[in-house]
Amino acid sequence: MNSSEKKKQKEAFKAAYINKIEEVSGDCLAESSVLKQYQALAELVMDDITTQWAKSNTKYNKHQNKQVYFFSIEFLIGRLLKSYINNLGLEDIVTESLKELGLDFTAIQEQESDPGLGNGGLGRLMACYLDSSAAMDMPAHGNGIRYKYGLFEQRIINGEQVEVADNWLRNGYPFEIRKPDKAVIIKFGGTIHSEKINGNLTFVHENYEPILAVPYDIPVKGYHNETVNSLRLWSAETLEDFDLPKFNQGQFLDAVRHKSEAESISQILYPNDNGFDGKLLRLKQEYFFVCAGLKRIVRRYKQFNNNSMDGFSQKICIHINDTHPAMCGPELMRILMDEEGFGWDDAWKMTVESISFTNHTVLPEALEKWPVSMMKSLLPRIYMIIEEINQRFTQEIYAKYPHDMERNYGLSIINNDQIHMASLAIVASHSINGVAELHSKILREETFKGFYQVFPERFHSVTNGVTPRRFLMNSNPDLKDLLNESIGTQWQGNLFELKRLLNYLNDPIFSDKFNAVKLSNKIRLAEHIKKHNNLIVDPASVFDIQVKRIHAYKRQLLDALHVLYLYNQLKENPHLEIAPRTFIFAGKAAPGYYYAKQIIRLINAIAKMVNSDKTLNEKIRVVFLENFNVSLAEIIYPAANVSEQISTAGKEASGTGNMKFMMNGAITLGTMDGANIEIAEAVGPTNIVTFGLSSDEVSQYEKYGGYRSIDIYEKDPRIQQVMHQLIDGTLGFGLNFQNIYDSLLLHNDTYFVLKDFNAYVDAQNRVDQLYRNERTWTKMSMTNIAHSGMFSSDRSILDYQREIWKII
Ligand code: 26W
Repeated sequence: MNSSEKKKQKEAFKAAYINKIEEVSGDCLAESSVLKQYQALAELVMDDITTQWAKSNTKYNKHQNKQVYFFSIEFLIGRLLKSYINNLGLEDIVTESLKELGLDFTAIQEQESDPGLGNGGLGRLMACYLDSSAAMDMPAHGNGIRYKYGLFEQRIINGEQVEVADNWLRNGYPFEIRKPDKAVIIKFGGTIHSEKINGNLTFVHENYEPILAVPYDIPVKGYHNETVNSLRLWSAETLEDFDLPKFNQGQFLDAVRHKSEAESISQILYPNDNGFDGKLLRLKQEYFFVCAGLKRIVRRYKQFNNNSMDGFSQKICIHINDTHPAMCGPELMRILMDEEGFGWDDAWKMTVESISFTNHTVLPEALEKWPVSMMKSLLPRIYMIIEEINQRFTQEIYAKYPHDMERNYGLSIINNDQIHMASLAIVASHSINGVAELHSKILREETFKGFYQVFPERFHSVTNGVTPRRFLMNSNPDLKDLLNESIGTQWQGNLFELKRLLNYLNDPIFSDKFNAVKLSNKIRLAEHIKKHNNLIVDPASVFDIQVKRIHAYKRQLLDALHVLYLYNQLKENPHLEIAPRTFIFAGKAAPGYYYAKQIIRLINAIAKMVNSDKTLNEKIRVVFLENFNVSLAEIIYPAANVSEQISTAGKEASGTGNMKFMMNGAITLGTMDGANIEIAEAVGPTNIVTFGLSSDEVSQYEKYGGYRSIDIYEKDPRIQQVMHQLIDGTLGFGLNFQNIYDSLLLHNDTYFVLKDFNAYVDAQNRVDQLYRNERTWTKMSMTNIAHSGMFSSDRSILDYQREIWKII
C-alpha cells in the first residue's frame, strides 16, 4: 500500500468510526466515553468480519469440504478486538487513525471483557486450535457452552484468595450473534418406552423436561486470509418464559423457578481444573451442548446433502476435547437410530468413524465416572444406549480373550455402578491421542493399557501447540518488529522459519536490540506490578516466573520453598553473590481446593516477609499477581527470563505455558515432564535447565507406596530449617502452615517435593550462573525462540489433519 492509499484508507476509517460512535452512544466523539469508543470500534470490526463470514459459510456449504467440530466444555478465547484487527490486516490503519483522533488505543482495548470460559490448559488449547485452523484455511469450528459467568475473578485479600463472580456480559458482548432461529430442544428426565410404529420398534421419550438451547456464534477470523470459522456457544433458556398453568394458578414463584432452573444449565463454569466432582448440573451441562451441537450438525449436513446422511462420516469429524463431551458417542447413536432410522450396526460404524478423542490428563482424581443411577434418571435413552454399547463391546472382548476375566472386567465401560467416561470415549471413537510424547506413552502403557492391547491402531500422539499470533506477534510487538527487520517475515506464515535467528547468535548489534526488547517488556510488567501490588521491582533483575493453575502436582510449593531457602542463605550471608531475582507467581486455586489455597497464602506470606526485609539489599523480591487470565498472561510471557515448569514427572500431560514462555525467549527451568521433554530435545541440553526424578523413577516409587520423606528431612539441615519455618511463626504472627508441613512429612510427600528439593536448588544455582554471563544467556534465549517453530499450534493442527482427521 503506498502512502496516499493509506491516507485514503485512514480517512475512510476515521469517518466510519466517528459515525459509529454517534450511532452507538448518541454522543459526538469528544463527548464519548472510552466504553463507547470500544463498542463502536468493535462493531466496526464486526461489520468487516461478518461480510467475510457469510462468504466462508457459503463456500463451505457449496463445496462440502470436510468439517471439523471441536466439542469442548471450555473455550478460553481471551480478548478478541486486537486479534481481529491484526488478522484483518488493519493494525496500522487503526493504530494510526486512533492516534490521529487523539484516542488511547490501549485504554480502548482494556474495555473489552476477557471471557473466562475455561479453567486453564484445556480451554486455552481449544482457542489456539481454532486460531490456527482459521489461519490455515481449514474448516474447523468450536461447539461449547455460553456460560453467563465464566471462571471467578480472583482477588487477594490479606494474602488469601477471594472469589468474585465474573460477570463478563455486563456491558453486552459485541462479537457474538444470537441465532434464536437455530435453537433446539434438549430433553431431560422422563421415561422411555418402545412401540411398534409401521412395523419398526421405536423408542418414545415421554414426560421429559424440555430445555431450549439457543446458539450464539462468535466468528473465528483467520490471519490475513478470507476464512472465518465459527465458535458456537449454547445458552439454556425455557421454552416459554413462564410456566403458564402454574402462573395462572397464582403460583408465580414456582413459575419463575422453572425458568431459573432451566437457565441454571448455562449459568456458570465449574471452576475445577483436574478434579472431578459428580454434580448433576455438570452432567446436564455435558449433555446439553453435546445434544444441541450434534443436532445442528446433522441438520446442516442433510440440508446441503439432499436431505440424506450418506457420506456423513467422510465429511464430518467430531473431535471431543477430553471426556466432558464423551456422550457424543451415545447421542450420535440416538440421533442416527431414533431420528434417522438407521440400524445399530450402520449407526455404530458412522459414529466411530466420525468421532476422535483427545485425553488431557492422567490424574486419577480427574477421570470422570458418573453414577449409573444419575445417568439413568437424567438421560434414560442415553443410558440404554451406553448399556448396549458396553454389552456388545464386552461380548467382543470375552470372545477374544475368553480366559482373562479379570482384565475383561477392567475394560467394562460400566463398573461398580459407575460409567467410565474415558472408556466410553475410547470405545466410541476411531482415534485417541495424548498431548505430548511422554503423555501418550503413559496412556498406552499405564492409564489405558488394556484398551491399547485391544485397539493399538487407535492410539496416537499429537504434541500441543500455541498460537504465535496471540502469544508472540500481538503480545510482543517489539520482538515481532525486530524479527521482521532481521530475518524477514516468512516466519509469520511458518514458525519453523524462526531458525534463521540462529544466524544472529554472535551478532552483538542484534543482541543489544534483542535485550532492549526484553527489558522494555520487563518494564511493562514492572509497571503492572507497581500498579497492582504497590511494589517496586527492578527490571534488571531476573524475572523468574511460575504462572498456571495452583495444584499440588504443579509444585508451586517447591518454588516457594526454594525462595524461603534462598532467603535463609541471604540472611546468613548478606554478601552472597547472586544475580538479583524477582520471583513472580500467579494462578487461581479451585474454590474448594483447600491445599491449593494454602499454597497461595504461603507464597503471599513469604512475599511479605522477603519484600519488607531491608537487610536483603533487594536481592530477591516475591510477587503474587492476582487474577491470572489470558490478558494478564499476554503481559507476563514476553517479560520472562526463567520459565518455571516443575511438575512431578509424569503428571503434567503437556503444559502449554512452557511453549508460550519459550516463544518469548524465556529459559525453561523444568522437570522431564510433558512437553518440557520435547522442548529440551528441540533446543538441546545447553539451552534448558532440567532437574529431578524422571517419570519412570516416580512410577517406580509409586509402585511401592512412595518414598520415605522423613529420611530426606533427617539428613538435611537446610530442609529442616525451611520446614520449621512453615510452623514456627517465622512467616507472620498466627500464620501456621501445619497442613502443608504434614503433607510433606506425615503424608509422605505425594508429589516428591522434598525428594526433588536438592536437585532443584542445584538447578537454580545453574540458572544464576548462566544469567550472570550475559552473552551466554542472550544466546540461550535466542536459541529458544529459534526452535519454537515446533510448538506453534499450526504444526499441531497439521498433525491432526494428517494423522487423525485424514484431511491431507
Ligand atoms: C472433571 C474435572 C476436570 C476438569 C478439567 C478434569 C480434567 C480437566 C482438564 C482435562 C484438565 C486440563 O486442563 N488439562 C491440561 O490440558 C492441557 C492441554 O492439553 C495440558 O497442556 C496440561 O498439561 C493439562 O493439565
